[in-house]
Amino acid sequence: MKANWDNIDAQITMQKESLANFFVHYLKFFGGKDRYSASELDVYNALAYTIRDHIIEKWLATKVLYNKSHSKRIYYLSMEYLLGRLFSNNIINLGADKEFREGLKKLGVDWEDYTPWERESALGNGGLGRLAACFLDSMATLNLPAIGYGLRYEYGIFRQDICQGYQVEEPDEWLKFDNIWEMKRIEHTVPVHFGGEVETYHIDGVEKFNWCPSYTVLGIPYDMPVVGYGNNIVNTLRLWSAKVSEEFDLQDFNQGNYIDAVSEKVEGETLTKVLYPDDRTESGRELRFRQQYFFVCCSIQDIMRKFLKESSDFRDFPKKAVIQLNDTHPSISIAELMRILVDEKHLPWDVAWDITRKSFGYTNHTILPEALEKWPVEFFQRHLPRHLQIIYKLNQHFLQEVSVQNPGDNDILRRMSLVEEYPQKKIRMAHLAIIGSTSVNGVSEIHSEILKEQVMPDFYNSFPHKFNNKTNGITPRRWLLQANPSLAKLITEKIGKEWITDLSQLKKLEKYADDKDFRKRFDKIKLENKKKLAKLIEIETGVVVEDDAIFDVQIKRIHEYKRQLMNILHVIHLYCELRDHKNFKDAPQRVFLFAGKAAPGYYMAKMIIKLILNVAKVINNDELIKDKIKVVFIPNYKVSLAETIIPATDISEQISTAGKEASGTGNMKFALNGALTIGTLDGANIEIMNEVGKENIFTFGLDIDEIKAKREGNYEPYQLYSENPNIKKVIDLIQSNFFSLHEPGIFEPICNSLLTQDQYFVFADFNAYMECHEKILQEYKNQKQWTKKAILNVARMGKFSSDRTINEYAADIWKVSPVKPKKGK
Ligand code: H53
Repeated sequence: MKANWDNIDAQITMQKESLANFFVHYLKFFGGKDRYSASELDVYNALAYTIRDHIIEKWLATKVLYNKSHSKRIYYLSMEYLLGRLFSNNIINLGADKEFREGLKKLGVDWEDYTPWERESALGNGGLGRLAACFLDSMATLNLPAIGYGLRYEYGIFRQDICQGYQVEEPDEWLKFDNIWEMKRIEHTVPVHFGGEVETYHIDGVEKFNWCPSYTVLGIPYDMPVVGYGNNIVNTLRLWSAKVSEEFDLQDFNQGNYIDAVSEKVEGETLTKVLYPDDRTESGRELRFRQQYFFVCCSIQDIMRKFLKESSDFRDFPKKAVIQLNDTHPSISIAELMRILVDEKHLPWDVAWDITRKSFGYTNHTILPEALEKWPVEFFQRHLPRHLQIIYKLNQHFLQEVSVQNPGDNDILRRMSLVEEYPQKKIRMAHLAIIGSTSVNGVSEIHSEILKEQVMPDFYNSFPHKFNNKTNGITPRRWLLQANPSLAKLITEKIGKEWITDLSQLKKLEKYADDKDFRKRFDKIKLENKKKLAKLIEIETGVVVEDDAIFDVQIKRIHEYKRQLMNILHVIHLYCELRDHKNFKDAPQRVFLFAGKAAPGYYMAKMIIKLILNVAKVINNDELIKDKIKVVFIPNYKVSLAETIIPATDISEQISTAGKEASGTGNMKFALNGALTIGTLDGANIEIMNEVGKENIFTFGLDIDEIKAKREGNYEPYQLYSENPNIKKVIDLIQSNFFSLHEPGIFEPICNSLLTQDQYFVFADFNAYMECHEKILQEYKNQKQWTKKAILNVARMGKFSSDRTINEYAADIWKVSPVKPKKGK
């Protein structure tokens, strides 16, 4: 019998009358539950399935739309996606919140009550992964035919517990229950080969290469829908999961190698077991290297399959596909595409190289030397022998060109080579990414400048046209509309809802900074958000804080360059002041809130958490200071926590050592929600300052040139310590074990490192930081002025929408236009 496709194509539409039926259907016939047996999780599941049906309709239609358009596709390759919860985000982006609420009213079900039942998707470490998630949202909202590729880690970023003041890592079992937002696409499974050796043969006198790998792993794709805001578009995030092929297993079983077969299987499947929880230090981890290739190999095969549906002439490839590399993590793609074009499709080397170079874009996210990936040549020899040959040949050709341009300059050859010779032979992945891409971009103006002038000057001189800047952004859908619904509502009431997809509209709010009634409502919303946060703090930490306290917040990964240490030293200073002067008549309570994870192997970062927690314990229980300061460390920082903290914040701490933070995106989220920034002249802080105006942000500290001069001069932190009584008092107090009575000496490594090296110039910036905080406190007393500044911050954040960033990528790098349905269809 033939299917009647006309009937199958008939779409369900979001009608509040039918939602209750869908919900009941899922609860009963999927969940097998009724009113007596349904748990809250069952209700959540039924709600999520109900909304998923509506997403799938639009997902299918989007695929048809894109296929018919024959447009060039954007392939965004990222090893990390920090998506957070999707349930509310999907409902809001579908524009279905009202229908959903009303449709389920008669059942007495309010969907918002069930959001905590969703397991958060946390397949990323921090900024880079969250940026990828914001980009997905923007690409879908802007009708761009984009696919995100990533890995489906069985365990995302670890759960952080605190035990006796120390961070303890627990596995994040996010897939323990069903993941309603993914669909397995077994039919698009691909093989990924590793190891073995390369054979040479000749055809018509031309040397050819045949890679004979030693083992194969399968990549199984799982698709997640990415719902655009209000435009009926649903894009795809395709995540790969590793599985060992059954036939392969059987062969070994039959030969009696049971143990070998099983251990190979375990080996293969560990590839996507866990996300590496350290995003910045490359320390020769072989599994990570194999993970990267697995990711790249699956994704490039999939991209090829899609391309071949459109054309069989590989010269068309760059017209049909653009592949954006999110950092160097997926940069082996360049060698992989070359391998496919040369070895499998038998294109001449130069033609293949031309195609490859035109197809890639590379985003650099850091200039920290320890984060620039270099993989030992021996890893390549063991796992990817053919790729190594390709990289060597690329290098040979490349260095020939360099030497023609720079005759006799051997030093430049050494500096630019893809291969680092000493102390260990390694492949410099950033160099590969640069020569293999049409575009190389940094993520804020200052970062892109540093990249050109200081990190990659030789490459910039050779290929100035490749280098460009794309300042990061954040999606206003999650970071204002969803996270701060009351403020979003107030804004919409005043200026209409266009801001949601055109954030520059917020400018229209400027005039309300002088409107008393508006300021009152703005303040009231902040207070309500603070109440929510105060509750959360009490639940999570047991610390009671006042609703109308000043919330001063630093939430981000714990890293020395981000200087949580300077923050807590300053808190200790304030505490000493309070104890000494006991002058706190009508000062408001100040809550210093921290959250963030430390890489499990990063000793100093873990000790900084311990210091914060120990200081918190002392200060929070000291009756002498009459609760004027509270210090809080909320464990297990994650996207959903940020969504509660940010809208309640007064002061946003963005205090990295100048030159170290490539951009930062937390800084944007806070300012968009009306927090005032205390920040160094680093990353996107500088651009935020330029937008909101110098008078509406608190900047302090050494700038990039001054830091550079200090680093090159002889910086003596010990001298600063002995000459500055504020610093001395704080360090002496820590060294006296005042905060570590029962574990004497535990903070010695921190003090020592500050006194002898102070790599991140905490002492050098301490006074400026202290003075800046004094100024802030004075200004906070004038509530009217403060609120005015907060409103102006919100009004002037238009630039930092990820829609703006993505529009720039699309126009300047990708050369892809939005795909819109023809009118009337
Ligand atoms: O990427 C963010 C930047 C931020 C930068 C961060 C980042 C990671 O999260 C991980 C690795 C890496 O090299 C860089 O530190 O400044 O805002 C997005 O661009």
